[in-house]
Amino acid sequence: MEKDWWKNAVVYQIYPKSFQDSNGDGIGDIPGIISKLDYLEKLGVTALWLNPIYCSPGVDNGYDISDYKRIDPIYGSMKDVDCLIREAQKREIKIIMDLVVNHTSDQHPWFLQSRQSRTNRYRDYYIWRDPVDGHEPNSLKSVFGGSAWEFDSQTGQYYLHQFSKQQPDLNWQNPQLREEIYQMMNFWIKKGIGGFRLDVIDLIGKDPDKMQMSNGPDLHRFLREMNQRTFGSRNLMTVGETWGATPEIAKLYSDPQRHELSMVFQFEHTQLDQTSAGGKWSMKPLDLHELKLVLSKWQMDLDGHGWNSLFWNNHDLPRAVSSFGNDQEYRIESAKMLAILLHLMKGTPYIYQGEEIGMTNCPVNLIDEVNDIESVNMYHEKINEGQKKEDILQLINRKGRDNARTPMQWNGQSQYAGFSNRSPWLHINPNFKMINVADQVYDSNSVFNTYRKLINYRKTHQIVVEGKYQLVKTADEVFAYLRQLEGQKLLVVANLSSQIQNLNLNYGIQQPWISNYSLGKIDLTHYQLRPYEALAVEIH
Ligand code: TEU
Ligand code: CA
Repeated sequence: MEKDWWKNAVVYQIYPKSFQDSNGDGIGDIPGIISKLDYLEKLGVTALWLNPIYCSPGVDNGYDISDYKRIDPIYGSMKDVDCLIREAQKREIKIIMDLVVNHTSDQHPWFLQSRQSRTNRYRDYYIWRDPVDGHEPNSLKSVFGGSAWEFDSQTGQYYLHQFSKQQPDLNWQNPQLREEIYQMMNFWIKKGIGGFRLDVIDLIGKDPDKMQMSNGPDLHRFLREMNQRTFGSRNLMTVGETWGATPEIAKLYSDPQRHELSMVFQFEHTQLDQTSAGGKWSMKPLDLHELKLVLSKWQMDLDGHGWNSLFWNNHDLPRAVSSFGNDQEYRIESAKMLAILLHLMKGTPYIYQGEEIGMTNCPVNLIDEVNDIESVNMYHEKINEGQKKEDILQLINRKGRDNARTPMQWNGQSQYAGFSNRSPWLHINPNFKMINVADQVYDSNSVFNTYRKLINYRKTHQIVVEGKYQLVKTADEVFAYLRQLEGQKLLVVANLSSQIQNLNLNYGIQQPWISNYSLGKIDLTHYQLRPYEALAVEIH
């Protein structure tokens, strides 16, 4: 295996529950994924990140794991996973597993033991504290609402849960717990996987007593230990989910000298439509100037000292075309624009299932239609505070996680979009008749084929992988940058707005090699970009 192969990789994220159902129970599964490997090979991706498929009560759709070494029967069996790894390998595609080790399910045998007694040998696998004056040990809040501490009357102590109370936090200070985690990781590595995506990994070094949760004092020590004990010598790809990372922090994780991770997911560009104090549910308009500055900062700052991941959306975020583009009038143009803009930057690109066909958010009218625990809890919390139903639902429609989790739209003919032959676990976006794979695969002008072309270009042009990045000065609504490698130059230009924008760049007359409008040669010194027009051109 080529060293640092992941620098050339293009990763496709699969939300298994919503990708493809093979046995008619309305839930996507592993045989379903296997049946779509040819499709993924055609797209050209070289790795698949699967959201968690381990045994789980499903309170947080698999992020509450009750057995790390077994596959949840709703998804299939370990045999199916072995088959998936083999079949993917035949197509030179690697499988990246989701590693959720900040917390487990409250049904995990470790926690069932841990809560038995204060002296149980698993007690210190989790974080238990005495009440203070009959109350929670401190004011730490759960991401999903309410206190992060839950009282357990059986032993008279509180346990910590940064997510739902069915997701107790593991105690990484306990060397025995760390040992078990490493052993479990090695079990997966032996199966021949390509790497791990590490869920909320910035939380494991926490100091809950000082209320320092992300980027805690022991984080990097634990990661180096993990690296040494598991994937370090095996040339795997690792990507940490780090909501609290700045470029300085990201370098600590991804500088090869430090032997921690290949790269991290940073979320700065996905949070520009929210106020800094109010968090996810407190929205403000997206400032395009800021978007350019943030993405450019990450490109520049990590250059030479780390590695970027590139993504617009994932299973926790709204659909890219709905939040950064225009999912109505200019859906196709803006979906392609986002693809061109991101895929020619430096870093490892991630495509979230359905993004490659321009899938959109899926609005709901009633809270009963919402599945996700985060949105449901937030709804009830805000109702109790006296907020209006309509306003809360509007927030859910803009930012709710179900937007990304509706089933994959394979075709426009079948009742359930080719995802299943029975009513699925989560509603299908009614726009599947218009937006689906079948209509796009053979249409050379489709969003799908724009992605395919971009992936192929990355594979065949080293400048996309290695070229230096430089922002080019333009109007706020236009995002333009240069990539440069040994005298070679690639210019990327994107109109982020639905208005016409003038471009005046001193590069003369050129022939773009990719664009989302049909184009001949253009004069870059005087060019009018149409709504969401994007193009890339090699400068000669
Ligand atoms: O997400 C981390 C996390 O903090 C999210 O809850 C995030 O704040 C939220 O989704 C924003 O909408 C990871 C997983 O990606 C997510 O699906 C899990 O729910 C969470 O960890 C707990 O494991
Ligand atoms: Ca199924």
